[in-house]
Amino acid sequence: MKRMTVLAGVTLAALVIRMAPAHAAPDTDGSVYVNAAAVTGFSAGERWHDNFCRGADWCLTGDFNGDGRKDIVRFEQGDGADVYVALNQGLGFADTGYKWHEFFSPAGEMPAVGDVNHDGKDDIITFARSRGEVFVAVSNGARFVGTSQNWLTGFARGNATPAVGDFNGDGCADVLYFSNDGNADVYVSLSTGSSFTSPRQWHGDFSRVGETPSVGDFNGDGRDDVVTFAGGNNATVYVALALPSGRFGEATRWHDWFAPWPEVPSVGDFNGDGKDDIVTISPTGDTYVALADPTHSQFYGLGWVWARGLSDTNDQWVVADVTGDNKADIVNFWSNGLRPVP
Ligand SMILES: [Ca+2]
Ligand SMILES: [Ca+2]
Ligand SMILES: [Ca+2]
Ligand SMILES: [Ca+2]
Repeated sequence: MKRMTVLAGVTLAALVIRMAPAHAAPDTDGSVYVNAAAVTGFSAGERWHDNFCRGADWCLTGDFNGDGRKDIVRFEQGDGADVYVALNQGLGFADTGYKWHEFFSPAGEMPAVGDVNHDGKDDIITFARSRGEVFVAVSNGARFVGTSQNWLTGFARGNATPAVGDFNGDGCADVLYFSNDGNADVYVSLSTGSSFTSPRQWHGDFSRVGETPSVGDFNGDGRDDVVTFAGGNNATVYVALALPSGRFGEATRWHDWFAPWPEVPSVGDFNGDGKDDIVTISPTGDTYVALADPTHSQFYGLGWVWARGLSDTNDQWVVADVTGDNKADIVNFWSNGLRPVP
């Protein structure tokens, strides 16, 4: 989810968000904190906004005005389904957040971010899984335009897990879905810049039911790959690399033990070498990172603590480089995390 995540100029949707327990109490004031990536750790959190994301809001990151800095976006979902953006001003996000769309991604849909037309400005995407439809509104730098532009049908129905990435490396963000059923299929629809092509199967056995799949460029070739976290008491991590021929290669085990239950992992390039790494935050906020080493087909680093007490289970957190040093940071929305998790 939950990448956002920045790869070769494309912002991925960070679809992975921490679940909220019933007793959620603190961290509810809507603040947005940034924990910046340093060399082998995340800095203490700095407040970049004092009231942006609450309750059922769905909050993500992206560069919406094309200035090279990652901004934040809030999908209010519900009946109004307004979309607000707060722009990155260097050490904070612009004060109040500004309405960039009147109706996009109502309740039940899954919003995401990516530059679908390769103009340097991130656009918004929403997956209406009940109907298998995908809608896009593109950024003009000041708002998202195009109301209810349906870019694709017959995609990511039911319990399928959609994601955004540039899987063929042409600079336009594409969409895929993990079937999340007994077939364990992965289907990709490439962006033409104004629509998505019909879904094609890129893998036939990747990410079984109960696993947590995501996307990222783990070998740094500009094409986004897929990863799946087994979680549970197994906690293996498998990667399948995107091939120039237009499919994902063989699934390979890249880590033996990462993000056991109930942790929820995410993806980002934390050391700035152009290859996406993996991160997980424990229920007590201990934050672990393992770094991509594509030469040896592995994420290395077992039990590397990059921060303690970074997040708690009431927060929504996403991964994005908001400080502009090419190292992905943790953006922590103190929302009370009431938004339904897919
Ligand atoms: Ca765009
Ligand atoms: Ca593409
Ligand atoms: Ca790749
Ligand atoms: Ca890296």
